[in-house]
Amino acid sequence: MVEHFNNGFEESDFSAWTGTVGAPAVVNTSNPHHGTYHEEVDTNNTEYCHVTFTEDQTVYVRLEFKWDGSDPGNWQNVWSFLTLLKTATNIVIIGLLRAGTGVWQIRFTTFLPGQVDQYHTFTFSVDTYYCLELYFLRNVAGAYYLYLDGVEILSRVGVDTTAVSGADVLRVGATVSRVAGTGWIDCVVVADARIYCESDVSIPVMMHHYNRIYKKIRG
Ligand SMILES: [Ca+2]
Ligand SMILES: [Ca+2]
Repeated sequence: MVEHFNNGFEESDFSAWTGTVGAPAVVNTSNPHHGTYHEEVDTNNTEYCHVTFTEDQTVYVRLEFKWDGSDPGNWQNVWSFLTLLKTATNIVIIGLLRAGTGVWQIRFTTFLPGQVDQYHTFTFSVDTYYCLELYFLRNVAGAYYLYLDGVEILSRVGVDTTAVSGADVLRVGATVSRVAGTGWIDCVVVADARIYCESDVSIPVMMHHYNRIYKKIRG
């Protein structure tokens, strides 16, 4: 696996990122998913961090997201938190949608070869982290897959995604201004193979790390 980017905001700032837009923050409050810090954004503003990584035609993005705010009361795009691009061309936008009373959905918008919106209804709780993983394949028979907490929820396959040469920019935060609330992002990884949620790490991988640590302790 080639890991293009891996950051959980533990620098306490955005120094690992290429830049920021608006006023996102790195905070040590509100229970980060992992470590001490995570990104915090106001979801009625457009404010996010972004990274430019080595262009690839096979791109996986894994992150953790949570949101806290009042139910907007009607159909609303609540929060768009992930945008994958080639330079400034949108490839994928992912967000949280309030579809009806008590109905919350992941909105999965894929842009190549033309825009398609797909929705996945799930049990959503405010102030709770969810693991999301995206797969994008640039090919004449291209593909998009989306996984929530490690389970495939949506896909779009067999479509020509060669209008771009690959993906090389990731934005996370409040990538589009939406409903008032607070959003958090943590544990962001970009790679060319499945990353999985942190809790999904296989037993063999865990044993590998355990044995390395054990050897170190024993000297
Ligand atoms: Ca963190
Ligand atoms: Ca802010």
